[in-house]
Amino acid sequence: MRSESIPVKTVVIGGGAVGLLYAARLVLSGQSASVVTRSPLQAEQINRQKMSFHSLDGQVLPVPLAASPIEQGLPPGNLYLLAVKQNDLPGLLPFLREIPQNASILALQNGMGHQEWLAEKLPDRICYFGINAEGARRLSGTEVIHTGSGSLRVGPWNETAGPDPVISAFLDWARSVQIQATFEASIQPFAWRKLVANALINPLTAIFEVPNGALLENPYTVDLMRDLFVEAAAVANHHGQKLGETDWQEIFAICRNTSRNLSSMLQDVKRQRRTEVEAINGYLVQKGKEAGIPTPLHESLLRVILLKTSMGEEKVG
Ligand code: KPL
Repeated sequence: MRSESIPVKTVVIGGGAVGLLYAARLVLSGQSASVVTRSPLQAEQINRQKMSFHSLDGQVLPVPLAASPIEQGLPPGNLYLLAVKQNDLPGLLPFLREIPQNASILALQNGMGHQEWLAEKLPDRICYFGINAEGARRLSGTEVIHTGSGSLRVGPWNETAGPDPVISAFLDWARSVQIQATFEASIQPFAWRKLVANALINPLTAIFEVPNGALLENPYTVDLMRDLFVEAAAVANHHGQKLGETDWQEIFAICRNTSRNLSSMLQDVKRQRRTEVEAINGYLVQKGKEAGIPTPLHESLLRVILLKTSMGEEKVG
């Protein structure tokens, strides 16, 4: 961290792509960080064989990262990065309640709904939320590739809190390793835009099993994305987020900038893991229902992804 920043001891909760990416980059740049995994086997493997980090310029670096399984409780720290999927948060609630009062919490989930959930379950805390666009792919429980550089926007949800000293120091660190990190007094507009981008890109890439850029190469997928955008924008508008042509163009830019990325949902589908579709398209469908706004296309994508992941369990051959 910058010399005038306070020392930050980060505990990353979650050994998925994003958790390993941040943990590795912190350790490799000389910061104090450890990872807490849900799987005891993953913690054991990281401690035994070290993790490997594939940097953007193609180097493969060993990372002396310490890991522990969540069942052992949380190690001490002053910043807890929540890097598990949204639907894994409820199972971790007893541990989240153990986070020391003087530590900061930064939640990095995709989708929406967890912001209100955390506020309800941890009412005496201010949680910060990150919209992360740094790309990562997990090759195994001990190996992660940094697939693209992007931004990290951090802010509180409803409160008017500024960054606390730990969050400021973390953002200083992020900028020092070339992450375009900013503090946003109001993170909601960014969260809605990321939600809509994920609601278009992730399920389509997962269904057709193509990288993000391929969506733009076919007029049928572009048409479908447009209709999905119109449905999502109606829900967002109802919540005070006016989405327009610039936001539609921005989704194209995301597909272009991450053209060779496999979306996180496609990665989950390939590994037969539960996806984040409920937190993404499911959230839009739910909010649409509450407001009387029909979202049949998002509802179909939600169903197809749920079907696709459950059917995989029964595949033959
Ligand atoms: O956030 C992403 C994801 O894969 O979850 C995008 C922006 C689609 C990049 O792959």
